[in-house]
Amino acid sequence: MRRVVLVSNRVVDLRKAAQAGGVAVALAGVARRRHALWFGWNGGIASGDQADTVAREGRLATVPLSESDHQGYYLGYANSVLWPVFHNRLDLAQFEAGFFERFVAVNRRLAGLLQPMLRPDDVIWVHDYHLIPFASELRKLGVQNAIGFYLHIPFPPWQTFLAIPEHQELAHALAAYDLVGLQTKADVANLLDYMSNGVFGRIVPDGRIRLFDRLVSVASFPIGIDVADFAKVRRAGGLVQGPPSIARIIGVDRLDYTKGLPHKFKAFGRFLEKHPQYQRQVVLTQIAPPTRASVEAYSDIRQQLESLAGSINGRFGELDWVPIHYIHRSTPRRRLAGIYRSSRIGMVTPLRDGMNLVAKEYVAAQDAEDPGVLVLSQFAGAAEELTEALIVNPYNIEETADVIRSALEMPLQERRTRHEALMAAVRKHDVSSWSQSFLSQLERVRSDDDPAGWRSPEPIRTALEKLEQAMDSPPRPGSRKPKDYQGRAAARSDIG
Ligand code: GDG
Repeated sequence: MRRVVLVSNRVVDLRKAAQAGGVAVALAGVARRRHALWFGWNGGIASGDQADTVAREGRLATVPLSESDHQGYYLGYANSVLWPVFHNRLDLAQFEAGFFERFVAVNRRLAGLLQPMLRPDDVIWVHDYHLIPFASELRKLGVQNAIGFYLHIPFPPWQTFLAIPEHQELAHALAAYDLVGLQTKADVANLLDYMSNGVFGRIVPDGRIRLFDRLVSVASFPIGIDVADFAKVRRAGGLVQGPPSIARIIGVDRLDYTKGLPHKFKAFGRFLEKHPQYQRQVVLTQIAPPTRASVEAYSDIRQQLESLAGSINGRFGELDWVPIHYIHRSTPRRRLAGIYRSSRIGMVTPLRDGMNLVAKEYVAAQDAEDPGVLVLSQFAGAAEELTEALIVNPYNIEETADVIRSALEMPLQERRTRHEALMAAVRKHDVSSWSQSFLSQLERVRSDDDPAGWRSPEPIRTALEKLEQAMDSPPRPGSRKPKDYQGRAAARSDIG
């Protein structure tokens, strides 16, 4: 088996990966199961020459960042430009001079440090928005290996992407990959739209996109979880305040403005107001560990949330009942599954999310005989697969408040039927099928400038029209909900 070289912004100790978030857990699983090398940032800050020292330990190769790299590349371009824009928050983007140059420089430096460790038959798999230019920097060093890219966050509508001053440079960087993987079909449609309208890409007869002077495949590979990890848990006892009859609604989200936490708190407050019979009967437990706290938008959301929790608890709370149980710390992963299982509702209501693994974890952790109900935002990538959840528009506070009531009152038989369908969807695209399908497609789609592939390119619109024709339901005006464009790579197997 060929070696797979994983490249991601953050590399974590394989023994401690279980304490980290979804991307780290997924990549640690690939690194453990395959012949692999995992390269990236070790999470530390170093000065001067030390920032260029690669530490090798087993399958891991890590480097620190310098303080200026951390500011300009990680906190700057990646998390103050790409993250907000890709989540449709142009209002929060900080297009500061120098960020993009630092972003490219860090990618160049990391590519230069990895290149001497590469072997000719390695397959290279680069992860997430921090590293979009990584392949083009490797190509400049003469690397000809198959290189794939996976975007864990959504791809925005093409006109939103155009607002990034360096969008053309980013498009050139994407063209250096052989395969670009996205979470959902809607993301594939957005990227194709951009390639077609923004940088005049064309589709060649084999389904690949001709972009500048390269051929690239684009397909969706919905990420999943290790289902067995969550399915084997027991109900966590002693976790709910007050008598056991109190129903818990659970939320687990990094404290990020994309996760819709203020909207969730407001909807819960409105639910208590509209349905007073549920006061003292229900609690909302929100686990919201801190993240990127030195970026201004993140301290703003924290203040907003704490003030909302305070006012709802002050308004409705009693001496023996606090309606919102808000925890601004990380909870050990081994406890999360038990908390999911003992909660009547899993409330996953981001304003925008690439996939959202918490939704899948909540489903996997339920007791099939007496399952809880998943309330899921229509703007989470997971909504494309988890159609039997109660799907809500998180901006609609009234509707979300009513859906909380419906979830609490849902009869057992309906809960079981919905859970069975949700569980089938979660099993279908678990974490190992995700990595296997991406890597096997990447090995197949090597774009080695086959001259036949360059003949008679067509506008990408043709592919998008085929997608629309294949839709289960007619498109809503002004929207596109693609069902089956997979590019050349994905046309051969069911990857979502
Ligand atoms: C990005 C994309 C995409 C959360 N709190 C704690 C904790 N977690 C774990 C959860 C889950 C993971 O972190 C979060 O994953 P999500 O998918 O929900 O969201 P992001 O962190 O934003 O991830 C997202 C994902 O990448 C994968 O491609 O789905 O759309 O934004 O696994 O359980 N884990 C522990 N304590 C916590 O307090 N141990």
